[in-house]
Amino acid sequence: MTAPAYAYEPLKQEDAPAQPAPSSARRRLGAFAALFLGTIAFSAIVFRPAAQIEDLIFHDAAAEDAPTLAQCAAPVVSAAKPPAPINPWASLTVDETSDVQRWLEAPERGLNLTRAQGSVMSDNVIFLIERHYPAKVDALAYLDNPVPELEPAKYARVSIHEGTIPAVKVYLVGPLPTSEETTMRELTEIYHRDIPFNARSYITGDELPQMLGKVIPPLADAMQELFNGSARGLPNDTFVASGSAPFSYDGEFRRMWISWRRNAPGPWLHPIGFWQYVDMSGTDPEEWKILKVVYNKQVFDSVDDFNAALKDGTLVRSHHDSNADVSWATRKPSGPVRDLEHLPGPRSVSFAGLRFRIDRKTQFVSWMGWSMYLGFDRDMGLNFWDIRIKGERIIYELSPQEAIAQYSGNDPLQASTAWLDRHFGMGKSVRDMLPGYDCPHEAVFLPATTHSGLGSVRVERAICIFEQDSGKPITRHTGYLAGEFGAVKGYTLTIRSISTVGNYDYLFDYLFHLDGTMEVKLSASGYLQGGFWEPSQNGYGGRIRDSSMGNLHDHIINYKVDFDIAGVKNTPVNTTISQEVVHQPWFSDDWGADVTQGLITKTFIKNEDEALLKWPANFQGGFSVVNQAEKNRWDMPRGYAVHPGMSPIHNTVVGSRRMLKNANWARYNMAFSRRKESEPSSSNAWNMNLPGAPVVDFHDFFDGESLEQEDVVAWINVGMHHLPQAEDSPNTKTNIATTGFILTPLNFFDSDISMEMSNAIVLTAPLNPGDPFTFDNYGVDLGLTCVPAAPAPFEYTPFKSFDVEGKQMPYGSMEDVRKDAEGYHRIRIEL
Ligand SMILES: [Cu+2]
Repeated sequence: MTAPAYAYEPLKQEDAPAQPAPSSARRRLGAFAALFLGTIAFSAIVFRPAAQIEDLIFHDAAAEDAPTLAQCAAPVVSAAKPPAPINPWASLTVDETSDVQRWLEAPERGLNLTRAQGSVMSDNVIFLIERHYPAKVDALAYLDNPVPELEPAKYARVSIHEGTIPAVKVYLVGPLPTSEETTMRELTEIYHRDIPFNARSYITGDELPQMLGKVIPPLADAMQELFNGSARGLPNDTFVASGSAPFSYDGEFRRMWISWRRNAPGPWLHPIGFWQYVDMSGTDPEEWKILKVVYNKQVFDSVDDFNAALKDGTLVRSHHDSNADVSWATRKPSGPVRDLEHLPGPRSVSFAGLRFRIDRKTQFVSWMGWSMYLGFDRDMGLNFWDIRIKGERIIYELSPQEAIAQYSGNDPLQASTAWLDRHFGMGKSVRDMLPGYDCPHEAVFLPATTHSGLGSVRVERAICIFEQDSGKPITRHTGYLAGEFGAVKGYTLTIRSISTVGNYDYLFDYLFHLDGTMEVKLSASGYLQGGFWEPSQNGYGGRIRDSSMGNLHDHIINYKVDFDIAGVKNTPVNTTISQEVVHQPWFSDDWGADVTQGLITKTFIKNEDEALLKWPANFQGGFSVVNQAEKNRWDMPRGYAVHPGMSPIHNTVVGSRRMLKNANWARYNMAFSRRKESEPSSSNAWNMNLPGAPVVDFHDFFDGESLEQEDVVAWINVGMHHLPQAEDSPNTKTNIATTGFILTPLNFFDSDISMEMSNAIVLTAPLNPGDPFTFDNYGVDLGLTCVPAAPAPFEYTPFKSFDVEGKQMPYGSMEDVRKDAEGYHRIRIEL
């Protein structure tokens, strides 16, 4: 037994149990703590500027006899030992993409490629060069026997906007690095139709500004008159536009609604109530035109009709205060400082050093029995591979698939918006995190590199990893017999990445717990896609300012969880809890012989026809995955259960033509399908623009195949019904706009493995009345203390860009960065 010297506030003497006399060091610490607390209390009464607070705490003369503490070891992360020296899912490096670019540009490929910068739509331009993940059978063979001969060959997936056809084509190129053995072929097996050119995403940010520059000038005078502002392609333009999606129903056309906003911080919250429907089909910008103009519920089939109505006085004008203050939409602190808020808040410190390990070369992480490889792609960002607990693989792949946001409103843009954010690139939208704000100051950051037709972008702080005290014991009990009284401390490891897609910020969190539980969380922040408020919008959202509102929308995010529970052959299980009345012989007449009670029913989900699932009412039951052939010590099939986290919803609006078949997964809470190399994902970058004829229709995965003892994939949804309110202004809050699911061992082990932890205490009651309780802390002194290094001064580093040849490019202007980052969520006219 050890008696650590804690610096907590001692109990009042009269209540305190008899304790061994504290060591002199402990007594001094107690005095120091009391002084510290007194100092804080004093500062509550007499406000002191922050600069003086440090003096009070650290240089007060009365504290001079405080113990001299050693400096803590620097929080350097220890090296991990990955099971294989190569991460088979690692992103391509900048050099590898340049190699593929050169190979594709060689005349003998016959692709007739043009570099993106300065290209026109009728050119053939590379949209994306990215890692193509190896076949599972090859990756598992390599992990089982990580010798160089079994290392899966490296392939790239290349998407090209072939304006000469026009169509989007996807090719498989490899093996890499390029050599005489390298070949290319069209990759058709994972996409279930041709990809129409009209469904393409953007390579440069030029297309929409130039489109506006072509079609908007005839409206510029009207905008000046009606809204007292300008959109003329000048540096001092007071309005910017944004576009809606989907662009197309089945690829036949490419059209979007344009909405105008004030060019001020948080433009998304300053709509002015003016819309155009624009046709951008095909490859010839000369053909692009405005199809409709909408203003104050009046619809015009041409710009000329609209301008004529304005001129002849028949246009019914709406109220618009173009001089209204817009400063409320910034993030600058406002309002009075709360009591003690001039002090920095608590900060967690690993006094004994970081307890997780990272192998930076392979982006492999291990912590407390968990281990995993990280991957990162343009479409959906951070993903996880070969997740193991205590050396046993439980998940082959865990990756976000798609994030939808489907809106409602009494205006053309909100009512037609159905984002599938994969189109924009969750990975492409990752920016450097803010140390100390986005992640605790001790977090270790990892970089990510994404590619596009313009080159590569490397973000140094793309991913953060940190361990935290969960603030509660994972188990505890107060008891009186030997061995039943104590607690195991709760700790979690979090791996986080944040994507800012135009106005919105998505926080992707993956939390690992000591008992083998894993939590997947998604939180949203950033700016609402604000609407123009007027009373007829009342059923579609909430007013947040004089003429601004937030519109009703659902966020649904889909994750792929490729379980491998004690092997690849698994079976999904549907568990229900029902009520029964049962007659029992042991009850007598006083209560009657019938008893009413609950009953568990477990049924295997035998095939894909039964595998599109919703949570049962009142959550009476749930879903899990087991291996029928592998039992724990108690003869129970080993498994993992899926538990709903906060806000376990599915999509509300079903059947809209704007999301008819391109996000069919969102109709359910989860689904199980047979894993196939030809069904790697529930979505892709083009589904957004093809609701009527998607490249991947999730329902096609479900064709009655057996799921019993097969390689099974769970597709799990999380989300939020977002009913915006005044408190979404200026930004949506991550505490409420949050959702997730939990994966937890289900008879996978023989008992709770967190009982292995040594960060635990067991108390023993005294034999003699009045004697103290004794305790064992298993050699882990939670009171270990030292002087931690001060956190590094705050810094923010912009990303690094490389051209397609792999040369680092000079930093562009913030306007260029912004154009690329905000895409068509904020479009400035360019003439
Ligand atoms: Cu929202």
